[in-house]
Amino acid sequence: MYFGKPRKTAPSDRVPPNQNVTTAFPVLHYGNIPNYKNLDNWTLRIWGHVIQETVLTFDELMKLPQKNSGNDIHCVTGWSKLDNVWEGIPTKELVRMAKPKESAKYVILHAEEGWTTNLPIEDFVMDSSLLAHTHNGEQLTPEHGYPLRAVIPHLYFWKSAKWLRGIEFTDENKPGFWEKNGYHMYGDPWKEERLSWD
Ligand SMILES: Nc1nc2c(c(=O)[nH]1)N[C@H]1C(S)=C(S)[C@@H](COP(=O)(O)O)O[C@H]1N2
Ligand SMILES: [Mo]
Repeated sequence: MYFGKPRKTAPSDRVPPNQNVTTAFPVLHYGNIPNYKNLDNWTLRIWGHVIQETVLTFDELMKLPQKNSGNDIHCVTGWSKLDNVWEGIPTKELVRMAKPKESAKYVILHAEEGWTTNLPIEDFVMDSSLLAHTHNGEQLTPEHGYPLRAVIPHLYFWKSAKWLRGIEFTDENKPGFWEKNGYHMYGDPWKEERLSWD
């Protein structure tokens, strides 16, 4: 992984098929950007097929182990942004706390306004996956997911829920918001799994 200055030309082993590298940080989402006055009523809820359901405040999350993760992001609409450095909580920490049952096979990420996305539990707990509060040294801006977003960099970026409020462990693979609207259930950018009929 490359952690230095962004490259001028992108080596093809970093850029999946039919993606274009941008140094901008486009903003993409459905619905409204939440406007938090403070985080007093903000919680992250973890539930479903777990032994220990949990509700965490933002302060409690910040006291958990933190990590940096450098990675590239690939949006299904065709842009890739290389060399992002995210800081946040390893998803493994949340899984360690929640203790998923044997029956837990998938995770549904729940964001504000009922927005959801689904992924297998193995992808959620990968070393590169995290719940980020900081991007390139700056606190997330409201449009990029403040105060907390998922970052699942090995899948198309729509799986990286902004304004994350809940993590549900399920036994079945239930389609999330874009998945119900035709996006792929898995979304591997290297295989161009853009739409469900691909
Ligand atoms: N809550 C929420 N998270 C979301 C989305 C959304 O509509 N709502 N859109 C996804 C999509 S399609 C993309 S490409 C990325 C964009 O993240 P960015 O705006 O930080 O670039 O957020 C993802 N996370
Ligand atoms: Mo997207």
